[in-house]
Amino acid sequence: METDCLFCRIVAGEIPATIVRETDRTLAFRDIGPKAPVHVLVIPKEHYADVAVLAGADPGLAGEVLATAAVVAEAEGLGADGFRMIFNTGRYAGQEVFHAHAHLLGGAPLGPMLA
Ligand code: DGP
Repeated sequence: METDCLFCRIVAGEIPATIVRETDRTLAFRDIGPKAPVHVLVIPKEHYADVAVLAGADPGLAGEVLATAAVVAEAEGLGADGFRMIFNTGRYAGQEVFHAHAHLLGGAPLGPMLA
């Protein structure tokens, strides 16, 4: 755990979050500022700065993050109409929290990706 990492502190239970799914190695919780009717963040519990670092260090865990997101998408009723998964990575992508996370977005038409 990185003591100054917001998402590590959510994993540790030090900061409250609305958790929608938890596995041994992943956690899914609602984004504090939702950009769609469903906006869930899916993270590895272990700290990796971004998805590229995660995939390089533990590709199996990266897969578990994707699998958890897919299960949450189904549980949230997004399967029929679809959803978007985004990993902001680094400054140009606007990454604000440097603990790898997938944004799972859905529940309404999302428009063009770069709009
Ligand atoms: P990114 O820009 O990809 O690093 O996205 C970080 C997301 O984290 C952003 O959509 C807002 C969300 N977020 C920031 N602080 C908190 C928090 O304390 N709780 C929750 N649930 N989400 C947070």
